[in-house]
Amino acid sequence: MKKIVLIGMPNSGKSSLLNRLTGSSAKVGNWPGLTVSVLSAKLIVGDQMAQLIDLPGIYDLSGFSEDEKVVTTYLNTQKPDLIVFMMNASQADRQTTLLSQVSACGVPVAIVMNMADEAHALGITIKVDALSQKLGLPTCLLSAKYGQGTEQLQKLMREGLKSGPARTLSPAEVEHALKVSVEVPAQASHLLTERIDKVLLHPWLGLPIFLGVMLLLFEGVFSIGKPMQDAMSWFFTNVRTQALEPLFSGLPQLLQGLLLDGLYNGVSTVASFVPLIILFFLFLGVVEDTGYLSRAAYLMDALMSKFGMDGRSFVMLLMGFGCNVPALMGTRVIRSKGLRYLTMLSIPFSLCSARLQVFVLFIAAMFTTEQAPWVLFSLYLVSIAMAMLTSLIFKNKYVNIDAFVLEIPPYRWPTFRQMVLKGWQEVRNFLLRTTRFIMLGVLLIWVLTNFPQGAAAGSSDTWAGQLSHWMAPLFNPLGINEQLTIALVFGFVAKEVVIGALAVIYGHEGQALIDAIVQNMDWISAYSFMLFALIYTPCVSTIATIRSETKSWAFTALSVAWPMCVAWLVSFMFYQTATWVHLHA
Ligand SMILES: Nc1nc2c(ncn2[C@@H]2O[C@H](COP(=O)(O)OP(=O)(O)OP(=O)(O)O)[C@@H](O)[C@H]2O)c(=O)[nH]1
Ligand SMILES: [Mg+2]
Repeated sequence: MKKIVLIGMPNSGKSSLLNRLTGSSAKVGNWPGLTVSVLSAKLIVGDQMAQLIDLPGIYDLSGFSEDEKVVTTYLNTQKPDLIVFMMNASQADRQTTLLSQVSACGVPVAIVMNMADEAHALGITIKVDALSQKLGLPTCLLSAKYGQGTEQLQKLMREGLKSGPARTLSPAEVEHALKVSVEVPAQASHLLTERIDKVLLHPWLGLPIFLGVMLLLFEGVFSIGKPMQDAMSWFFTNVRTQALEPLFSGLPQLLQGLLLDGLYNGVSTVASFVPLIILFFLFLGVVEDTGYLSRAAYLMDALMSKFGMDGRSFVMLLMGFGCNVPALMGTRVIRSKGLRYLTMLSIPFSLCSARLQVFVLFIAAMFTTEQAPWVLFSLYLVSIAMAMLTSLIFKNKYVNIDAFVLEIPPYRWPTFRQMVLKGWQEVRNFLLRTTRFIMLGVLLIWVLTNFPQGAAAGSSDTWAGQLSHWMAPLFNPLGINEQLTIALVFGFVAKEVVIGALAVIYGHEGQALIDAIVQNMDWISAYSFMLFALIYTPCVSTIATIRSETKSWAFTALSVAWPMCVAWLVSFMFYQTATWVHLHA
């Protein structure tokens, strides 16, 4: 099969093109450095099947960061049949060196001037034929985001696959070709972007606005998502009582328990949070797609550097709010090994969406609707504070030697298509995690809370009861009761298992589960538990990613042990202080 590879600067639209042509769901966002590994999909070009390969964006073929190595290694070992060079048409002059290097690879090259829509809006005119002739390479205009120009691109790829290796072009030649074929008006700037940035990047208003936007986002997720989640759990409860209970009534008691109280309660409780998570990703996706996340990196840079990290690390922490795993992989764009390790050590503190589910359940049980968003916001602040603290403590061990350069892209509208894609990815992700971890986790807990035979379910005679009894000296000082201890122990599989586990342990789901939680603890214990659940050991997937990214067991061990100790200390300090204040106030 012919191999067509996409090469170009970061944020030039390569992944958008892959998605557009092949229906894949590569991550797209208005943030340079999003793709950090090789992605590919099949595609028909003319009358043959080809493979289209999306690589990380690069500025230079001689770079040495992890994501740049991915590109050079690929080119050196795979020998593609065609390089599609993706240019950002609105800043063509910045890509001369890279194009010159790419032309020297000994492979046919075709040029795509992407973002034609933006270039047009800026008043830039591109004489495609002249450019193609001067460079001696097939060239076309494209808008990968909106889809204009895909037919010409098909033709271009057909021609490209037939043509011989590109002639080596010197940077001067490329520059000359661009000069005669691209006309840029004297005033080609993103006016709207500049205007918005006057406010959003304001020296002292910028940060408060950013925090305000994030708070609004959480408010939005909570106030729209909570009713959706309630509706879901109402639905699951009814399916159980109306359909499943009558259906399974003939089965032996133990099997009924396993299917309904174990599997169904556990998985449906986790599943009822899926709409909320989708919503969260959609909102965060909008923030990312518009380009505001890159601004956040810029705004936070000065503050972060006091803690040993920089603006990029901050964006990775924010991405970790979705899921820690892609955020850890995203650190590949960081060149300095010290900074990369420091960032990887901090990312597991990011309050990921799995933990969000646990907190939503507890907050809904323990706090009023007015208090809820603030409680949640406070947990996000603790999350960032823990990451910063970690960085501060370890910054002399993992030193950053890299200067921070980040391009700030213009603001861009998110499209409906991209949003739907993001939502769908989350559902798929959930289904994957359910079949891999969540079912396993809740089944295990069901067994532990129902055996050995003869022990009353959930009682202290069960294996789970014995285990938590044994761990009680460690968790009593944190105000965390025995049921919660069990939930925490299994939460390391995947954090969602914590709520699945509670459903199994208390033998309830939906509103009944919330009532059970209220009966069993006060708000101080609940918050102490949330603090612990936020900070302690990262989940199995995160640990595996840290190990595979660093290839170091010592570092992996550190990234498990360190949060564990901090979690205990923070919960301990909170619980003891709050209890003392409560008694004496
Ligand atoms: N206006 C406009 N925006 C585009 C076009 N193509 C992509 N974008 C936007 O540009 C941003 C970057 O797109 P990606 O596809 O993630 O870029 P990439 O080249 O894969 O970036 P890296 O993975 O960082 O190298 C996203 O916000 C896209 O929506 C286009 O033709 N026109
Ligand atoms: Mg990409």
